[in-house]
Formats: sequence, C-alpha cells, structure tokens
Amino acid sequence: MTVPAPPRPAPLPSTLPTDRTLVMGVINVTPDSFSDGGRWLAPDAALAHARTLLDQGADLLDVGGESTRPGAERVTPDTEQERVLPVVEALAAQGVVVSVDTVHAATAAAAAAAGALVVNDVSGGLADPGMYDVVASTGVVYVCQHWRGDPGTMDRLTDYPRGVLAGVEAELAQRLDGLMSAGVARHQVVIDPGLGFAKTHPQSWELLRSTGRLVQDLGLPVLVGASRKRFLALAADPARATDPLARDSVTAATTALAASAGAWAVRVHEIPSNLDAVRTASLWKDHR
Ligand code: PMM
Repeated sequence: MTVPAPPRPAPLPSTLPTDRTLVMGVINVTPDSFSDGGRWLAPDAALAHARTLLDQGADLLDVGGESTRPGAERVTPDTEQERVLPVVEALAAQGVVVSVDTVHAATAAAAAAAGALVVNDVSGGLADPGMYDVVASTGVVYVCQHWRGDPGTMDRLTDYPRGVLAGVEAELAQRLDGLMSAGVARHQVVIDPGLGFAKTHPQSWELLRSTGRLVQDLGLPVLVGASRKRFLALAADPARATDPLARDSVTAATTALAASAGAWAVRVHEIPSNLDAVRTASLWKDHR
C-alpha cells in the first residue's frame, strides 16, 4: 500500500521529486553560524559549496546571511543582503531552486526579485511586520517557523502550559491566520516546528516525534530542521557529542524518521547521508 504523499507547496518547479521528502541544503553565508560559521562567507566560497551540495543531490538550497544561534549578533538587512544576494542571484540564474533564510521583509523582497522561490523565516513573521505583505505580493513559498522571543531570549521562553505540541500548533495557527489576512494563499505555506528555537532539548525531541501529527493537524507541508542541533547530542557518541559535525549520523537517523512521518523537506548541512535516509524512508513506506 502506498501512503499518500504529504501536501506540497506551490509554486515550485515540477522538476522537484514528488515521491519522497526533499533535501534542502544549507548555505550559511555568515561568520558565526554554530556548525559552519565563517566557512562560506565569501560569495565564491558559498557558490563552490552550493555546487558541492547540488552535485551530491540537494533538491533546493537555503541561503542565509544571519546566524540565529542562541545569543548570535543581529545583522542589519543591508549587511545581510550584501552577503546573500550575489549568491541567490547566481544560483537562481543556474536554475537552482533557492530559498532565502531571513527574518527581514526587505531581504525577502530583494531575494525574491533576484530569483529566490522560497522565503524561510525562522521568526514566522514575528520579527518584521512587513513580511506577510512581501510574501503575498511576491507569491513565494513561505516557510513559517515557530519561534518565540529572539536569539537572545529564546532559551528562556520554553514554558508551554498545555504541552509543547499543543503550544506550537496553537501559535502556528495564529501565524496562519495572519498570513491569510494578509492575502497569502494557503498553498504557499510550509510550517516548521522550530526545533531548538524556544525549546528545551526534550521538547525538540517531542516535536520531532510529532512530525506526523503536525502534518495531519495543520494540513500543511512540514519542514524539519534538526541538522547538527545541540539536542541531537543526547543520541550521539558522548565522547564527541559537543562537535556539531559528529551529529551528522544522528541527523540522518532523524531524517529517516521525519521522512517516514510525512515531512515535506529536511533542512540539512550534509547531503549524502540525508538523501540516503529520505530514499530509505520512501522504500520503507512503499513496501508497507
Ligand atoms: N534552523 C536554523 C536556521 N534556519 N530554518 C528553518 N526553517 N528551520 C530550522 O530549524 C532552522 C532554520 C539554525 O541552524 P543553522 O545555524 O545550522 O542554519
């Protein structure tokens, strides 16, 4: 028996696979991201890394110019655009499906004009009141992530009186109301539980475990961003768990589970093992 595919956002090219969870590769054009800060800050380095991820089979790439790790320094939209726009433009010109990871409406608009088809907003619109209008007017696919506070305060905002799943679903439903009121179409929206954003490590595990529930309850495609995050250290080799790169095998394991639960896409730093994981999940489902 074939399990129904998760809902898919539009508009995205029909060349993207429809028979499995998509693999979104991360390009952090930042000096300070937690797992790869500074490595791809120069546009040439970012583009060379993008080529590697594409050759390895990434379906789409997420380009970000501001680190969102706890306590990270905020950047102005101008600085962010200086970092990401040359990369977005060059990739889009090559026909790559590009997502821009930004909480700033101005950067989202500029990236959409440069060819980005997806805006990935970790704040779900809370950081910039102009974001939903940009999503409505450009027609991009919008990844609406759950967060609270900001990178400076989020680690303290982990109180969910009705449980983390109910809390996240209720707050995402509010974000959806805001998006619909701004004229965004439902098919443009992808939701993301925001693993590690205003979540304790057990709460992130609970949300990851609830991927299937999120898909069902909100009826929207779900993006899962677990890659290399600190909460994965609970499952990693204790001798190496503080090294983000040592969490890649745990990341791939969570990718297989999330894909099996119906995730639309996983956002990951390392492609080959995650691509294997989504293919494994696909075969697992098809041979049920
Ligand atoms: N996590 C990070 C950055 N952007 N976007 C989405 N949609 N979901 C996430 O979980 C997410 C994100 C932080 O990780 P990084 O510093 O490795 O990019």
